[in-house]
Amino acid sequence: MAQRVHRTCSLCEAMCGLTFEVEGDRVVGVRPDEDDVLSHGFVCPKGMAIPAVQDDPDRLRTPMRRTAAGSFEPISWEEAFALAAERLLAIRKQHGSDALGIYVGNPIVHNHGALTIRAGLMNALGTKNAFSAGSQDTSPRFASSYHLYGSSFSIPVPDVDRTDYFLCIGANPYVSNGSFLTAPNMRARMRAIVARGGKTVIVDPRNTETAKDSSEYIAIRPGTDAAFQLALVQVLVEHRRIDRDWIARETTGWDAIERRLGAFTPEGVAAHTGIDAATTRRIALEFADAKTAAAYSRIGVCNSEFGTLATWATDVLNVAGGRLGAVGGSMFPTPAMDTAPVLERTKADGHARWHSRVRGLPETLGDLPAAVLAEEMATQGSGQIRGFITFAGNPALSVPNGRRVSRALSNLDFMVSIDLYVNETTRHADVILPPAWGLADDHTDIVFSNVSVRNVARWSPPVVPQGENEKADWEILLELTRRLGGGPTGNAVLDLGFKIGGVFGLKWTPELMADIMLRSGTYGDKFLPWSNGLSVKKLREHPHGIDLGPMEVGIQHRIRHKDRRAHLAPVPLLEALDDYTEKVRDVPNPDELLLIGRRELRTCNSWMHNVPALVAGRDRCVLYVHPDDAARAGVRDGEDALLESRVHTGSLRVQVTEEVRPGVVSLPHGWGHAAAAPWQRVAGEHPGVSINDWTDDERTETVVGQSILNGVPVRLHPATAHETAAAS
Ligand SMILES: Nc1nc2c(c(=O)[nH]1)N[C@H]1C(S)=C(S)[C@@H](COP(=O)(O)OP(=O)(O)OC[C@H]3O[C@@H](n4cnc5c(=O)[nH]c(N)nc54)[C@H](O)[C@@H]3O)O[C@H]1N2
Ligand SMILES: Nc1nc2c(c(=O)[nH]1)N[C@H]1C(S)=C(S)[C@@H](COP(=O)(O)OP(=O)(O)OC[C@H]3O[C@@H](n4cnc5c(=O)[nH]c(N)nc54)[C@H](O)[C@@H]3O)O[C@H]1N2
Ligand code: SF4
Ligand SMILES: [Mo]
Repeated sequence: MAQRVHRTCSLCEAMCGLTFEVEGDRVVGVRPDEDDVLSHGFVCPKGMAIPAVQDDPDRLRTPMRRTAAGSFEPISWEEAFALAAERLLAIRKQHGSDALGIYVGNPIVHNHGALTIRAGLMNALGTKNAFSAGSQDTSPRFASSYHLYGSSFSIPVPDVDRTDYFLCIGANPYVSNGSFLTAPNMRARMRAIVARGGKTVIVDPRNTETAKDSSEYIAIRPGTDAAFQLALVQVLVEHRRIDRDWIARETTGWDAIERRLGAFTPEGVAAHTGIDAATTRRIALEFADAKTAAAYSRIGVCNSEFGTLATWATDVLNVAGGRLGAVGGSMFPTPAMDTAPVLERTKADGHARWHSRVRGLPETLGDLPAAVLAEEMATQGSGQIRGFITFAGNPALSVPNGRRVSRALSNLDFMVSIDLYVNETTRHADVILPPAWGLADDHTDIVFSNVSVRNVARWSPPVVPQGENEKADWEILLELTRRLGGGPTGNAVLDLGFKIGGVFGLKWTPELMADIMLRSGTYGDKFLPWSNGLSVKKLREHPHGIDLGPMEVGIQHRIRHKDRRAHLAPVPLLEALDDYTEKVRDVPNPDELLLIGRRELRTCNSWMHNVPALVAGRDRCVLYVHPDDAARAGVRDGEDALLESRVHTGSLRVQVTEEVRPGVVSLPHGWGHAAAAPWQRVAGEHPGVSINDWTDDERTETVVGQSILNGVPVRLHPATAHETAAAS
């Protein structure tokens, strides 16, 4: 008889509830959990593919050591830990702490075990050379929030379930299932806005799946979202639609912004944004007139040339329109496990407290921009990275100029990877430590309850038992931390407490840490035995989760500045704004071609392509080209062409389509698996090419050093040009 286990999916931010059917230690089925308090039976193809990853014969089950011939051989956990610790410690002893580096990838934000031990590991490493997916993803959002509200985790979320006007900029939630917007089934939620008489507006250089199903689509020129949004604000000022009382009461710095808006008239920025002034004016007034309205921007905006400025501008627009903290506007959740105070206590939060050695780019939330990763490995001198840890990440595919990253990784003195697979990155590792993957462990989502449209709390039990030779990610990190001389919390007193407590059976576990966060939080039982508040024990009794209601009105519950106000005009953003004021006047080159990214339903960044069901069918790693640009370049639908950027020239398959605006080409990220083919057989048969072979690590956004992954200048040639060039 199969047993049923209810569990939150940890693959993306939607946090859907799944029901697994298990026989013994095998998953025999999975389906949507109709009773889940947040997703109510919604699920996507990736969630359904979890059993295939669990059973994937190519997934690593035992530690591996790279051989002289470049292949891998199995070794024991003890040998693997001993080797990793010995080599990392030797590098540190000889070259100092900064000679060690670490890159932490996306899956870890869904992994409470790894998140709770992160402070301990970082303390044990003691390096400033920490990197993550953040600089290809959320750093502009973090830094904006840090400056505006006093915490990187004070993130406004569009109240899509109650709004009448949803202005969605640079996001494709039908496909991505939402980002910093945990709201499973965005299709249903957005259709409901229209059904109740409201409007959905998508601003994107590509007429996306979301755009095609929305009330209005606006085709913006890549990288110009700051100008578009500031022009909307300018129109609100011009029409006296600003709620000045609220602004005076809740914020500081408005005047500094208003003074600078003159450069951002709809007419003045029209050539830059590619959006005619009448449209900009109309959208601004619709936004102001709607009963409720929310502006939201995401990765298309973050990963562009002025990404932080544009992300900040979204919040300024919400403030200007009286929509921040208002029902149906852009609101702040009240999470059951609040990350903001933890980040404060562990001093993890901040921006620009230190800078990268070679190029001087700033850290954000403790991480340096990954655009400097390769140069920090390749540039000689004190502080050069020589020993490296990758943890659930694939920078060879996910970071700009991936080929350069790959070369730098191959030249390290020592590299250890904690990963499920040998892939384009981990193939360079000397040792790979594979975790038991999540299904063998408890799960709770610490990060994404901070950005959920409804406040919810859930705790999921393991689906399968952990095998004898298996270790969870956090167990691997705990052991590595210990061997590097550190303790689990990174705080000397607390670590000593756990050491002494260990004698009496008190053990540091992620569950204990999560329980403390939960019980001391807003809805917690405050450790009072008679309280009805939340604890892990209580959540275990509610396998479909507990709904804690909609987002709370106002902003005070999320402001962490001492003066309890939103600081609208932080210095780094005003400086960026002043620089930008010059650039919005530039007239774009009519022949320009700008490369942007794309996500598709059956992709999960750079992994899960080893699941046959997710790669079946037509080749999806194709370059979308507008018919006018195809004609101009002399390339044809279905044929190969040559794409050229500053850092790379390579061939790829073209699909001619009016879905992209003229002057824009689009390629999905996360492909380019040829190098991993020996170890991932399915992915190797559907390799595609990596967009980040073409993206440029030397050009970064100015406030946080974000990678510019959208709006990369490229040129397109017929494939024959390559052959001609090769022959000459
Ligand atoms: N051009 C371009 N580049 C982009 C983006 C883009 O839009 N355009 N998007 C960026 C974004 S938003 C992100 S988040 C990054 C993602 O990029 P990364 O964070 O670098 O990596 P992923 O592609 O998510 O790969 C995750 C890795 O973790 C492994 N893994 C999966 N689950 C687990 C686990 O539970 N434990 C361990 N130890 N390992 C696991 C997988 O095998 C895989 O190797 O890509 C970024 N790169
Ligand atoms: N199926 C699937 N779902 C995913 C992922 C995945 O790989 N596959 N990855 C997950 C991750 S890690 C993340 S961070 C989220 C991201 O979630 P989203 O932010 O929704 O990401 P995308 O789907 O890439 O949508 C970004 C949109 O921005 C557009 N764009 C590009 N440049 C610009 C620009 O300059 N201005 C504007 N206005 N738009 C622009 C692109 O055309 C694209 O439609 O998705 C998550 N969900
Ligand atoms: S939408 Fe995201 S959370 Fe939901 S099933 Fe798919 S991958 Fe999992
Ligand atoms: Mo991401």
